[in-house]
Amino acid sequence: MAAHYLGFDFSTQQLKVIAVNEHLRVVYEDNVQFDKDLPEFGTQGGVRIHSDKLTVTSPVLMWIKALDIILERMKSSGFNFSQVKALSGTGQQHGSVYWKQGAQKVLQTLSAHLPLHSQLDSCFSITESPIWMDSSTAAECRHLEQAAGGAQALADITGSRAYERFTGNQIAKIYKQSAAAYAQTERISLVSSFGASLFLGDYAPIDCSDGSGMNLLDIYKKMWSEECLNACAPDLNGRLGCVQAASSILGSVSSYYIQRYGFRDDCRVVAFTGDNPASLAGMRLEEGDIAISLGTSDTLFLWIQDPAPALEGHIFCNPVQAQDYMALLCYKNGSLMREKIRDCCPSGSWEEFSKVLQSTSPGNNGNIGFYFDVMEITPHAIGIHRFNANKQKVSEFPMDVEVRALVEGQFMAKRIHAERLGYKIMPQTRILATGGASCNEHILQVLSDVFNAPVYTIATANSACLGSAYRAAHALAMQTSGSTFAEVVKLAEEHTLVVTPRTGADQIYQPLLKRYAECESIVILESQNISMN
Ligand code: XUL
Repeated sequence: MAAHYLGFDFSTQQLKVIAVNEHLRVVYEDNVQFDKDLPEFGTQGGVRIHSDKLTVTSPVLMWIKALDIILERMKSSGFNFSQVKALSGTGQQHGSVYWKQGAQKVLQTLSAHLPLHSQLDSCFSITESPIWMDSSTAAECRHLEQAAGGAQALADITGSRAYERFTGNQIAKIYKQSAAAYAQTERISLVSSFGASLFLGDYAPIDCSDGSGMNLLDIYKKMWSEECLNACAPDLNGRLGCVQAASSILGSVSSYYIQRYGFRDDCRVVAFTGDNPASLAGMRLEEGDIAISLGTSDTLFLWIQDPAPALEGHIFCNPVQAQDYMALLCYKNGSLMREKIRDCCPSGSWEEFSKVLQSTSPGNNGNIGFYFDVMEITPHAIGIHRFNANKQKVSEFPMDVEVRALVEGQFMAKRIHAERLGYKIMPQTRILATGGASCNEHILQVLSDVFNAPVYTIATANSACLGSAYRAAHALAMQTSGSTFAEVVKLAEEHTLVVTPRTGADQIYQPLLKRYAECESIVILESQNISMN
């Protein structure tokens, strides 16, 4: 009988589902849009922004109702649940769910005659779940960093300095503001482990990879850090439960799904993880690979073996190879900056921009530029800064030098920050590019030259959801035959090779990268002066 694997994605605006067959081809896909399909919750983009503009939540019952709807739709479309051998899923990172005393019992004794939402409606001590868009916990962040011995010390334990959206700080705020609700809380889940709990009919453990986005997990020992837990709220250990590797099989689906939808009784539930780790799986990153999404903001996913947590970026436990890590870096000045400089070309077209890139030589004769229209995340800097070959600041570049300085600068910054987090380019390294600018071969050529590695393009629509279906297939194959994730996903479509590095590129960029880093320190200092004045 055909084997299918399911992936669910509890993302910010919608719940998605993807089914793949044993060849990892997508055979079913659907989504429930929170605003449109569940208007009774009155969300905008799936969220509620509170009057302080900092607090952002989503109603937990909306996520449950969305699951009821998506499963009913699958059933009415004739989807054969008995072919599903394993399922997994993912959720927006950092968001948290607060199960009330007695909720475990309700989960364990669900009646197949009723939808989930009508049985679980009084199971939450906090009905509005804080999500990743929340930035109301600045005070809690300061407190946690102090308790850990500073921002870098906290990063050295948990992989990141304190961030407002990270769950430990959110829990600390809930404990401070709603002590009674905290006292009534039996279990705290991430959005991902909450999703897994619904399928398991019991509390599902938090996986190490999504658990790394909480400022609470010791990413090396893969255990909660007592120091961080104690700084956030009392008796937190028991409320979080133990963490597990992302590729753990947690058990079989609860009898609710067998009786109501016809799932087989040995359909396995594989740990759910965060959407960024699940995307890494969906994009099929391997040891030494780097994925670059060139969109409104530029995002990097790195496969790392020896991480060096820093004050910028995040290190998470790797979702597909337990002993490894992944890093996430985000740059605000991505496409908008590229478009702005493109508009300065005589015709303001991408053709002209590409022609200029082609006509100028790698290394830009030593000219270097920094283009931060808005305050950059990595590094914390703003403004446009140009340096000539003698490292002197200049106020202008000719048009052709400007275009190359922008593109080379954006990619050199990425390589430098990636290497600072412990990333190493290996002989087998591939750069997987996605997002708007990834269709421009000339931009990709510069990327390839700066990293001295081949660039492939990949389709990433729904990569977190697809990655969850792949992870379900992998966990089962790992249990039966010890297969690695890379071996399992070989079946999926190949990535497309677009460009390889030009000969001699490495000799040009090695010294230039060093100079870029030196100029960046000057830019950071100048930006501090700008923001102080
Ligand atoms: C990552 C982050 C977002 C959410 C969105 O740290 O906050 O990418 O995971 O889904």
